[in-house]
Amino acid sequence: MPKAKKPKILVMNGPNLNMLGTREPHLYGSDTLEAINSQIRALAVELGLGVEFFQSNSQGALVDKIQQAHGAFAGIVINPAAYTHTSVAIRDALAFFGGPVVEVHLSNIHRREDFRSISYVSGIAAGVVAGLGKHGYFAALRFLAATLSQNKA
Ligand code: CA2
Repeated sequence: MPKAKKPKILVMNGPNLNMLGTREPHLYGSDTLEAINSQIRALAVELGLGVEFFQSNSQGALVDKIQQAHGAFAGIVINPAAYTHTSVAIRDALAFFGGPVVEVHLSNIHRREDFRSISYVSGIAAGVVAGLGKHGYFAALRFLAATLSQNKA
């Protein structure tokens, strides 16, 4: 029997998250983005998922990548960082994607400044994880693995 193709997940991170591990560990933890991504990659292998990573400080580059994800990825995990609170463009691109989207925040955006409680992305997301640090990405991946395998049956 031919091997079933692994569902591919796109893990996206927005502006300044390339700086993880260098400052503000009390908010965002002390792991670098590379270290978190390699833990996500190991979990993806365990869950039978393919995974690709994309980080950009530019809104346009994030929108371009989301557009390209249509039909190429089964699901998206995204920490839009500061664009969470400002970007209709990222929300619209994610809505067009069509597959399940999980919004992740390292910090609990609801116990910080008021403006961080507003998310333009949450309204089109299957779910939102905030405040669990890097474990939020792992939870999002586990959720997508469960959801996508259910849809296949
Ligand atoms: O908690 C999160 O994951 C955020 O998405 C992080 C964003 C923030 O604007 C959101 O409100 C919540 C900021 C990411 C900044 O990352 C840095 C990492 C290291 C050093 C400086 C910034």
